[in-house]
Amino acid sequence: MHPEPETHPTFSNVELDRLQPQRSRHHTSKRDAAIEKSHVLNILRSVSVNLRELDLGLSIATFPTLSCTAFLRDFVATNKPVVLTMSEARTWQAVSSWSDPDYLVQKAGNSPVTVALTPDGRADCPGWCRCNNVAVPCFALPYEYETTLSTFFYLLKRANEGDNSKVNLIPYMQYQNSSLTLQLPALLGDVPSEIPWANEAFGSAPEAVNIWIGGKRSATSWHRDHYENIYVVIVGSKTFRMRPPADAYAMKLRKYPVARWQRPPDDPLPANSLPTSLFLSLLDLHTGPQVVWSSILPSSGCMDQQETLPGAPSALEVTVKAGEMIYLPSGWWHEVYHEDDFVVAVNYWYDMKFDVKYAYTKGIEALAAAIGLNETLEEP
Ligand SMILES: O=C(O)CCC(=O)C(=O)O
Repeated sequence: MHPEPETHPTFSNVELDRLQPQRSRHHTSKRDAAIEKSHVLNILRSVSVNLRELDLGLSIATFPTLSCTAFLRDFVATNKPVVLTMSEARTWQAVSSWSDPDYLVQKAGNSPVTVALTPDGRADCPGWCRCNNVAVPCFALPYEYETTLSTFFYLLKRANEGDNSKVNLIPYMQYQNSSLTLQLPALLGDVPSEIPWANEAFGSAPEAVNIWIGGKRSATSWHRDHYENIYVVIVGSKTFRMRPPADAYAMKLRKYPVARWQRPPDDPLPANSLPTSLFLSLLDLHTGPQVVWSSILPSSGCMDQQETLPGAPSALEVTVKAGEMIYLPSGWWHEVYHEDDFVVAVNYWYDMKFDVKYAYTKGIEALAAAIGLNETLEEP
């Protein structure tokens, strides 16, 4: 008996829209059939279900503290988040003093800071802008208002106390780019610029140390970072909703032209003053930069109405309180909410390793793109 020559369909030549398997002239062989989209989707789903059943569980691990070895072995090496509830952050001056804005004003009130302003509290998030009177989906960057820490506190108070329909400038200090060390070095005495056990675990000093200050009206939309992240809540609490890298197929990634919230051209006030209102303007629909981002919006909305892919396992959720730290491994999808009107956090980003886990994840992402679940900047 002569076996039929094997054909190995590659994902680039799977015909996505025609879900019928190809049939040989003589008989149907499973090996000859083009792989059905639904079959690939089931495989992708089973990877994220198995991952939860075998390793992650349904909630985020919580420990009072961990030795560096246990942290490295049980969490970094396995790419799993963990919350440390009795971390050394509880002894930092920041945790006992920063809940009082007057303390911060006294220390750094005149320091220049970059504040993200948006009408909806969603900086770096998909949205709709008008182009020739047509609503176009876009990726919205915030208006970046250069001001002082004191003015930021005034804006935050106004947004917290104001009538939602009247206050349409929601401020969020979320600049990144090592914002703590670059913009507020005066506060560095109250938090360390490095965490020794994390340096040891990741093999280097942090690449960036950022400060985040916001209130209930701002949120960070689903995304992932190419950093290992030690995120420390200093004041208030934050809720993280997370998905492992293997859930990329459920993130509904779409390609968006980039837009930015801008002050209106007829705004009577000088360019460096607080804008009176903001409008969303595309950088350039056809030739401008594009961004691939999850179309699932904060507060469970979605650009195409349906939150996640039906049948995808749910996100893992944890609320991190003042004095607690969360390790958010590189590549994990996350969206972040504030539970209080005044929430301060500091995070340490470490370079990630482009290792075997990264290579597997890229494979999963390529499959999801090949069956049309996600869009990519390059064709898969
Ligand atoms: O705190 C936030 O709003 C977002 C934090 C985040 O996305 C990050 O640290 O990567």
